[in-house]
Amino acid sequence: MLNIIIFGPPGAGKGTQSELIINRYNLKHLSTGDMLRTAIAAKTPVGIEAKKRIDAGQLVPDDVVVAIIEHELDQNKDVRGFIFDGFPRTIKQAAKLDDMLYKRGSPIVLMLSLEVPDDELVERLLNRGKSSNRSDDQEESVIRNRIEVYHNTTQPIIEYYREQNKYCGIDGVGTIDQITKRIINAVDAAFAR
Ligand code: B4P
Repeated sequence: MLNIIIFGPPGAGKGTQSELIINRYNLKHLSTGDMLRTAIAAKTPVGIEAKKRIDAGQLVPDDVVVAIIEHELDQNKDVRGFIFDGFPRTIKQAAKLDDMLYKRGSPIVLMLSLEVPDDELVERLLNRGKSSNRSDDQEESVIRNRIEVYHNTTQPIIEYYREQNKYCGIDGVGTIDQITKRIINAVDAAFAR
């Protein structure tokens, strides 16, 4: 299986780029952010709990997102591979993902990390907030909090995958098309090894 993580701070372009590469590699896109927003819209117990955290720019508890991902792995046994978008976001989630994938005999092959300076992230998310109704993109203080959570809690995952020789940094600044090309080059090079 071709299991890839697309990683990066809020607004780095994880969702944007995932949508552009899933068809090329025939992968199933799993975005925990999208799944949580679906749960919020449906007002499920998970959604009601997640909304409070997301609105404050905080992470949703590990057990909640791990359960969502495990369910998706079980529901999609015949796919060629997954692109994990926005998951894992903590070391605990990364270790859980490794456990779940090793049990299924299909570990992560590559972790693509989109790298974008903080000020550009703030600008992109405030822009998205004007056209989308995403509650977490409306206020600069909430956006800055999400970026701080990323630096403190999520960024250390880079070392976790670097130690496994799976980390691949991608310059996330440029046009969407330029960044897609960088990603395709990295994925093709990894699969040619
Ligand atoms: P996510 O849905 O993952 O959202 P994100 O980090 O804001 O977005 P992403 O990087 O995908 O940005 P996008 O491509 O859209 O998470 C939302 C929240 O859910 C989290 O804060 C957290 O609370 C919770 N959550 C999700 N997963 C979790 C987990 N595993 N554990 C705990 N909590 C979890 O791009 C952003 C904007 O930039 C768009 O408007 C786009 O058009 C623009 N853009 C993209 N590429 C560009 C480029 N090259 N140049 C200019 N603009 C660009």
